[in-house]
Amino acid sequence: MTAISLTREVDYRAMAAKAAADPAKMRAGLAGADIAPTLMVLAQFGNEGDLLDRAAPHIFGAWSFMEDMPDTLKAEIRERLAMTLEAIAADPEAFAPSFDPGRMQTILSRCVGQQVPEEYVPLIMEEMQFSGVDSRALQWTGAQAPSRAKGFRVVVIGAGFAGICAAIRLKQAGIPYVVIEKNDAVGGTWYENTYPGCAVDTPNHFFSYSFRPHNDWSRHFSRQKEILDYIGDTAREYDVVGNIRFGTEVEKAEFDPETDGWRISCRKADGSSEIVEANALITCVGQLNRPSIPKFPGLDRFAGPVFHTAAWDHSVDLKGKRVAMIGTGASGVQAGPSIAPDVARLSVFQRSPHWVMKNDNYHREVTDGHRWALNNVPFFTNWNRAQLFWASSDGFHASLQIDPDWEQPDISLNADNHRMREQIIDYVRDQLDGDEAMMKKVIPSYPPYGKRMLRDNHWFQMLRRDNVDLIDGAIREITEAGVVDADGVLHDVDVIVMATGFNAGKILWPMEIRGRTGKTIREVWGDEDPRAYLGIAVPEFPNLFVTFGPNTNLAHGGSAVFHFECQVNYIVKALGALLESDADAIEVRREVHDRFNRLVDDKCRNMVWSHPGVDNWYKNAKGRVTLTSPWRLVDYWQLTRDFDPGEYVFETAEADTVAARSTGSMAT
Ligand code: N01
Repeated sequence: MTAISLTREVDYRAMAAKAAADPAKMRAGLAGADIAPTLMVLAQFGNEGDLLDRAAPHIFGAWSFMEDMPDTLKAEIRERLAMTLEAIAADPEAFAPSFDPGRMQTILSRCVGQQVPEEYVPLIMEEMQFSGVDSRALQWTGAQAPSRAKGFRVVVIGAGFAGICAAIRLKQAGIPYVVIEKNDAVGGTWYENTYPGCAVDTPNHFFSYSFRPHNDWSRHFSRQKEILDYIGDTAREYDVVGNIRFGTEVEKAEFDPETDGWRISCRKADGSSEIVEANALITCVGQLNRPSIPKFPGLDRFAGPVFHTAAWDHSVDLKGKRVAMIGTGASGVQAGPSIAPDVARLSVFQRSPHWVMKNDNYHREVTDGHRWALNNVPFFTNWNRAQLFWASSDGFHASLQIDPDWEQPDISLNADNHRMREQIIDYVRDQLDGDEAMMKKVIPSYPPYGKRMLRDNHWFQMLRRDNVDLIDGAIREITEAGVVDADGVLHDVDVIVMATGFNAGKILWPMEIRGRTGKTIREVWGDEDPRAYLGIAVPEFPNLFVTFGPNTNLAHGGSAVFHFECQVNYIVKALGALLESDADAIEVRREVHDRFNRLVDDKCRNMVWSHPGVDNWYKNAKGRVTLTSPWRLVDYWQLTRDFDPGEYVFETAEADTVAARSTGSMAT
């Protein structure tokens, strides 16, 4: 197994010398770089003078567009940084960067316009990877584990963002693994979703692996192809592709208590089957993998093509066609505006409205100057990431809690949430040029964030087009000719696009996963009532680790990649603890799991997604929130940062395990 270097140490002196070698180019680059990270770097080198103080009143939020600094002040900051880099180029000891956490906290707080609490500092430091050392890679503590690891084998299911992360971490730890992937290439959801307009709605410089920052995103919120390429490039760079079995789908996995291992039944693209044995199983299949196509009466009678956004049929030319798009969630909001200019007519079927917010960077390309700074200014990329982390992390979390004394509980949760509601309404009214009839259709009656908050991809401008209709309400049926709405009106169309989401609630479906007691995970969870400790570990399923499991979907902010990294780190630490023991399997203790889930339920009950006025894919038919995380990022990071062996039963052989479980002791 090839060893992976954990070090991408920033040689700031060499970077400064290279940047300063062409002063005109450096100044031209800095002229286009965002000002907050520019100032942060300057302050890290301790050469900012009074600039932090003078800049702070002009910064009123963490997004790059939330500052109104005078141009003269910006020019001063840029020139001072240019001179600092020149000084380092001339004398490598002229200025040295600070890595002091207190100083980091001060710099960040001043430059994001808010006091960043102390509890975030270690998290942000880790996320920034200042030291250049990939601190999230497993460090063995015991002597026997690395050699034990050689005889251990892990199967990872899925080669998307999380699966590639797991593969890299396992490789770094020296634990043999194989990734089983149903598609022919890496990328998971970013491979499958190719619908027009498909893009990320988390800023890319944060929506990327902490250990592999990418400085060349063309946009702040990149399109699908660029993200897919990034995942593929990462897999190739870390040399994990050779361990992936493509075109192979896991159908079944059974835990064998005799061997304390997993037997995994796979079906290959040619129809043949294969059994793979493993000591541990990590599922990286996501919650949003299996498209949901509602059973509309008459759907099979429709004469034209029907396809789902996640399985876009690019052979169908939509130019000049009459298209029905059913669904107005995150996929619909991206696809609709992208096809509307080409089609003859777009009939959008909206069962219920979603909140749609603007972000001033959503359509912006990254300027050449900003990209130059990301690539050439020492620590710029780290600070840029820190700024985006803060901008898109836990800022709204407190405002998503239900205030029991709030006077307008139907439409909002508390004063902050209400303020947000009003701001969005003002924005939408402006976008719709005051069309109050349309406002009535598109403004939700439930509080903001009740369903996933969407980014405005010119959605409202699309609704103003002459060739677009928004049809509000349920769908009665589908005929050969088109879609019949709730009032019985037939909308003639040539093509139907299902932007109808995923079977999210059925985590791990349709795989049949059978645990220690012989029960399948569906039997344990019920149809749509999944629970896991940290979203990762399930009693009765030893050595099974789930990523993007129950209650881990982020709906208040953050980045899915950050969450995967937290989960994968925890899982690899769990495997490390297992390998450092004499045991063969670990299983989360029932009481630990139950206590955690009571807490999750209590927290979710008080949050916006439990609001009685909203239907969303986060909760099941009984109203229990099963998919979304109630935790702030900093909480979840704390929860998953360390593996506590006391929370698990360590199993050696079947007889020993039974004894250990009944006495409550551990065989470690
Ligand atoms: O799916 P959705 P999605 N009759 O479930 C409607 C991620 N994502 O694919 O709101 C009529 O949100 C349904 O109506 P309603 C992201 O996490 C991210 O759009 O339930 N309509 C809704 O309008 C997201 O949350 C990005 O009343 C029916 C729509 O179909 C998740 O994927 C981009 C219906 C489904 O919306 C899923 O998003 C895309 C029926 N029987 C996706 N059944 C990024 O930007 C459903 N609908 C990163």
